[in-house]
Amino acid sequence: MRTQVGIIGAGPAGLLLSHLLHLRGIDSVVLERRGRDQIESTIRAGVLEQGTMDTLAEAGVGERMKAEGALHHGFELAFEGKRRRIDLTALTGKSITVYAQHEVLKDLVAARVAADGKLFFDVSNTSIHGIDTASPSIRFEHADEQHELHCDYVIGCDGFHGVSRSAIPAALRQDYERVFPFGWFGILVEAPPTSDELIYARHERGFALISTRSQDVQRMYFQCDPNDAVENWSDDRIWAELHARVDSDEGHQVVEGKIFQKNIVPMRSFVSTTMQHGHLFLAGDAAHIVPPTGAKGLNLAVADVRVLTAALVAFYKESRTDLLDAYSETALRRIWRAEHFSYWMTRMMHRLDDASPFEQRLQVAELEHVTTSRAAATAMAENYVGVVAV
Ligand code: RFL
Ligand code: PHB
Repeated sequence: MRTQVGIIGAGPAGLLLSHLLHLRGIDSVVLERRGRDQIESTIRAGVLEQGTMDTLAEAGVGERMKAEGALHHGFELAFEGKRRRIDLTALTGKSITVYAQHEVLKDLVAARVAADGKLFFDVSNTSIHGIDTASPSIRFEHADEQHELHCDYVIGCDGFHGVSRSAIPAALRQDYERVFPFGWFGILVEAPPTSDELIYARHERGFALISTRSQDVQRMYFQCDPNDAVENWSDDRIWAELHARVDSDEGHQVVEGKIFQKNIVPMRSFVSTTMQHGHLFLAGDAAHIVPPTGAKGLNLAVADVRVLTAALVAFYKESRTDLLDAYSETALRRIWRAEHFSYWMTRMMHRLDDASPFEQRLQVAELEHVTTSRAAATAMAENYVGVVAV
């Protein structure tokens, strides 16, 4: 088998890259470890930055996102029993869309299938060969047969637990990591929205987030022990915790409903540099992870793919390699900005067990600042909707 660009992983990064390349007349094959049903039903991100919305729309996969996603012009910060709004649109001129990641994936898979794209699900034993040469390859198993895919470039879009990152020699790689001693307990609930906008809450008992999926389904999270088990959390205990952390002195209350899914997500910050070696390039979670507090992970994956698409187009259409050579450096500017923002949001909003009472008051002082100073609110809003200049 031969193609121009061999892509490992059918997450948002891999599928979008394949589709954008197709639109520019460049051939690719996507290899995915899981089944189509599985990737189309795994619950993950929800917030799309303006730049992500624009990229999906330009790629021709924005119809359902526009029709079914909810456009949000701000969000609320809850702390000290009160709620304060960050008006994203007034501060930045931009907005965000709440539209579930697995819906984005359904749209991308449908677009690839409609374009006769080569997409293999349920592959196993993926391995990468010859990235120091001009014709690397990917070996994999599919339907009990061994295959080798020869290509010009291998793109690792296989997420944090994928195989691609370790194909870059360890001596050339530097990993930066911070694992947080807490996780998020996530629930899906059949209920009407608690609020028109997302609520990020800081409370002595820990962080909580009220998000949404539709008029009938809500997504909520609260900070928990990452090693806790969902079985330890009865519905009653979950609601008691959410009320304690999110309800305001002004009378706002979390709206309860039927909980139909529970999961626990660990939290880490991670960056692996370099993101390229020879004919191998990494994009998305394969190279970096942010804690979800800033809602940046999916958006960063899309931003990497934008940079990489431009670089591959320059190579195939103009025989230029300068953009490919600069890929890692270009992508890392936005990545480090998002890492800082996500880390800052996480530290400001979560209960930190090593924090002294003094440091806890600093968290509140910072929240007072971002909700009363227009300059501080603008800095937060710019990062949340996605910084353009990096
Ligand atoms: P993915 O989505 O992990 O996709 C990688 C794919 O590669 C496959 N794979 C392999 N395939 C073949 N061979 C192998 N050896 C393979 N190894 C792995 C996997 O099966 C998988 O299908 O990475 P990608 O494309 O880089 O996308 C990244 C995003 O998924 C991720 O950053 C976001 O979900 C993070 N995130 C959020 N991001 C946002 O921008 N906004 C949010 O609101 C937001 N909320 C979240 C989140 C992540 C969360 N979790 C579950 C960590 C909320 C949560 C709870
Ligand atoms: C979500 O809706 O899943 C979501 C929203 C905002 C975040 C993280 C996750 O910061």
